[in-house]
Amino acid sequence: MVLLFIGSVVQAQISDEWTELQKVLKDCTGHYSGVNNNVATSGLPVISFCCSNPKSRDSSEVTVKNVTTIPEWFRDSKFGMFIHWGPYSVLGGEWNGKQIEQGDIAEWIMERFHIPLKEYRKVAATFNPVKFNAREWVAVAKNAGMKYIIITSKHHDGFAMFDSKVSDYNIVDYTPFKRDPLKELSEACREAGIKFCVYYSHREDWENPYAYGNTWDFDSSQSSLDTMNYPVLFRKYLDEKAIPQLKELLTNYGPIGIVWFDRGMYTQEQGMEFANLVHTLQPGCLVNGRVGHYDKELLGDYQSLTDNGMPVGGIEEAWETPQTLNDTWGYSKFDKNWKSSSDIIRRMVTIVSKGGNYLLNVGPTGEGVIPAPSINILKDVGEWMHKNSESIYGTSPSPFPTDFPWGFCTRRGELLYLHVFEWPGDRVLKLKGLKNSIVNAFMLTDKEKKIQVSRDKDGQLMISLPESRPDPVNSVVVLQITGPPDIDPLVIHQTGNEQVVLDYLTASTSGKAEKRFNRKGESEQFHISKMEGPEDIIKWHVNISTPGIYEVFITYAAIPGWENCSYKVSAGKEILTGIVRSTQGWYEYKTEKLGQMRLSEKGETLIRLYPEHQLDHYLMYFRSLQLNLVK
Ligand code: FHN
Repeated sequence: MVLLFIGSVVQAQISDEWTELQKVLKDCTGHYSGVNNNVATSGLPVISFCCSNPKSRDSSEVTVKNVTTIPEWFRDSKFGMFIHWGPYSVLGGEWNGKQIEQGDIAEWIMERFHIPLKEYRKVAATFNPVKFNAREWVAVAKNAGMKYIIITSKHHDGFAMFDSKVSDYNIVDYTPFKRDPLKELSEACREAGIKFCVYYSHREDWENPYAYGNTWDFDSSQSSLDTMNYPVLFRKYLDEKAIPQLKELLTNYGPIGIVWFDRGMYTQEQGMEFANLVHTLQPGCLVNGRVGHYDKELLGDYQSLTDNGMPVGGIEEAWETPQTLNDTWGYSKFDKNWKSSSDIIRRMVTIVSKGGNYLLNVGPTGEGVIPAPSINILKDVGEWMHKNSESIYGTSPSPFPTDFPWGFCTRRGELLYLHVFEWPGDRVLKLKGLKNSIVNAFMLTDKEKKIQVSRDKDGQLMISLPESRPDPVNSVVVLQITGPPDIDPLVIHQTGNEQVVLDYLTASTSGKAEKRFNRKGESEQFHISKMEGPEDIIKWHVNISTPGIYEVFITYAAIPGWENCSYKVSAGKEILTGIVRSTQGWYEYKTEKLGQMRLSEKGETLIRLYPEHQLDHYLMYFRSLQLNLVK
């Protein structure tokens, strides 16, 4: 195996690295075999299972159980600040008179222009953010209503923004600044009651010859996103830089709320080493969902959506979406495409009403200043939060099965917060489906003044809004109801004899079944899984307008090892039995015909899907059922 990669790495361009590389090649075989031993003894519960042929499984079929329950602080916070800051901030999107493209992300400038490491190092050596003031940054976040801060401790450029003994390519040893901004920020956060968290690029590192990414300086760099070119060399990067630096972060900066990994990992086992290290050194610290392989089961404690991702429906596991204020993460002097304050407030509410956290980015300059447009937007958000944050912090997602034309809903026990983005012209806010009686109704900003609520003949609530709109962006109506929300389920109406599609958006779940995010694919990132027994049910209320015989098709993914498990699809007394087949991957969705089903009654029927027996693994990654009328 060693011989296989000697040919291409002998051209390594930097001579001292070449000498180093030769040393590695000498002892690499023993070193690499040690990796698997580490994994086997890692202490994380690794559970793998199947219905058919246990011996044929490989590591791609490992199912990972996360070790941490989501702490209250994360569930309740809802709003955090992301900070992308490093030597790229000095360049601000410009290198040798060339600008990064409009809409591009400036922290990638080294890669975009293939800036030689030698040259980039010179930029890093000038990094002197004399205007950096940790307390000021923390105050900006706190005044905006943010509850946690995640800062890039090392982005893909490989430069450590902290005092690292592992590599002198860090802000203390390599720059005239000499200060450790992570230490200062961690202390300022603690003083202000803000959770301090770090971002760490664990696979990609353009300064290290063996990590992923820098192919313009190093022939030995890992260049494939899907397979490691040089596993032994990558191991060396992990052992000599990434893992020791992570240890430094976890031991030198007090309690850390989250370690936010990025760009995934080659193998789940390597991802687990990182997650495991975090949980061992700081058991309460969360690990985000980008720590493991992107195309496999979630590894990490919660899901990080794709960048700037807004889910189309609610997700039922803990999640967060990282988003930008303009187009870039790292500072760019050219990017003026700022979102409006109202857009940011409405995004936050939308995300929270669907159960997520909003991680909003700022990209400070090379001098250590958060750009004025960011400050102004965050000030506006802070003003709205100052009056309305009760409808955000600690709330649970909207209990309603669909979105409203006028805005979104969040909930705290028996209080429903109706976030009105579109103020109705007739000042009557209509709310369908809520069956509870209403004890009280008022605007959040004027709690003493009761507002009138009545029902129309169909039972729809008619909420009489005040004459003047309290907030031009989002005015919050509070409904106090009796008991937990009692809401009509969503009914899918068939028109004529058209196909009925039953999917993630229109389903409701019970037992362990959950609506989930996956990273694979841009447009189809959602599915339902975690069904392990007959109590874990996916269901739909469907109104059939054309009774008859329907052909039923199912779209799902299942990994090898899950095949031959049976499941039921029922509609009243009609029951079909399906047998899971392997689709060869976690997100390799396939459609197959399940059989025929008679839906003989016109009107509403409940369609359910569930495993027939108790399993020791998920049934499938479910995507949709399609019902086609035959006759
Ligand atoms: O490549 C990075 C990018 O620079 C930025 O850090 C974002 C933030 O989520 N993450 C990666 C791309 O997904």
